[in-house]
Amino acid sequence: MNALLLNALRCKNTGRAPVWLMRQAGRYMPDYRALRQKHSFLEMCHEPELIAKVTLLPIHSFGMDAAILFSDILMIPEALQVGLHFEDKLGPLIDRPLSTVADVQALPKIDVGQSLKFVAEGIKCVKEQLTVPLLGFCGAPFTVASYMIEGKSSRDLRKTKKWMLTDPAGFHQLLSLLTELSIDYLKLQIQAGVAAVQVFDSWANVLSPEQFREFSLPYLKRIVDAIRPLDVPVILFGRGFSSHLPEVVALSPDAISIDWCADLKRLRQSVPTSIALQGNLDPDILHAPQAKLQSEVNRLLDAMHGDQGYVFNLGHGIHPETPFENVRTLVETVQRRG
Ligand code: 1CP
Repeated sequence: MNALLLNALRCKNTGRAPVWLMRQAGRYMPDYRALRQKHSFLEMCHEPELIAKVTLLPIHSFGMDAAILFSDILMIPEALQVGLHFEDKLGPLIDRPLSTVADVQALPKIDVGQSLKFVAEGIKCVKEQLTVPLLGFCGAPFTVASYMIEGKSSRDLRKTKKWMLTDPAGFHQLLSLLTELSIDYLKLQIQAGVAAVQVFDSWANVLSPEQFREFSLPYLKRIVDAIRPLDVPVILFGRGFSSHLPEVVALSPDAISIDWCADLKRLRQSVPTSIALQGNLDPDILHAPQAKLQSEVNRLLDAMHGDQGYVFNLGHGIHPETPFENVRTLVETVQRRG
């Protein structure tokens, strides 16, 4: 078993930096697009054998040092029966978005172990075929809540913020519910065999520092505290986390994953060496000519050289239009370093 990722997450990696990429299994891969001709995205998320197959695609093509479970942060809203579906150009759509606390109270009471059993089966299926660690994940309560309220992708999350500002107590009820379900969901994944988990707060960047402290941080804390006794590393990813760094550090996650807008080396000075750092190449650099891509990857590796708690990754997910071969160049450039 490749131990680089787990060593780095424990801040005890004396070898080269491990590399995996957010959205490493996705539409930039011809094999993924071929499977999508035959199956809808949700079918692929529901069928354990397809979960395993898609999770393995990037590992077989590029040999990253970790696999991430093929699934979506919106599996919890789907289990809550809000009418989730995906449209090719539009992304996730929700037929019955939430707009009041009464909508929150009317959600069905679900047992995650039953509703999301197919995820555990997918994990067991892929684990048998892996020689690198498998990462599980969930969305952060704030980010998941935002999709349930907006009903579709949104850049400004205006409806979400309006609700947050006009009925904070109702909004907290939704966040609390999503937190409990997320903890159960991560526990289910851990029981099925994932080696580490990542929590995606992809939309934390729309929150002011005060709003982040009120509407995201306490729920991230509940998740980190609930998983800590299980001794499985927790990575917290958030766009905008560099603005909230002292607060995120105070949660003592095993690792913090940073978007591409921060200088990772400089930021390391504010993160104790007992917490690993992950990131943070701009995903657009995968569109650069190969020589530029290699020099940018090497620049980041040089900056983080000797850091025993460093995991190479992008600052956000791979775009669907990314040239396939450039992902190979990226992974090879990291792995060629001694
Ligand atoms: O085939 C398709 O059309 C579906 C595209 C797709 C894929 C490949 C979606 C829809 N989700 C995924 C997989 C996915 N999503 C993974 C799998 C593992 C991997 O990384 O390889 C993971 C970890 C996610 C997590 C996810 N889903 C996040 C957090 C990370 C991030 O990108 O910020 C978010 C916000 C989602 C919601 C979602 N699901 C799908 C899309 C296109 C989106 C984003 C929509 C938006 O931009 O608002």
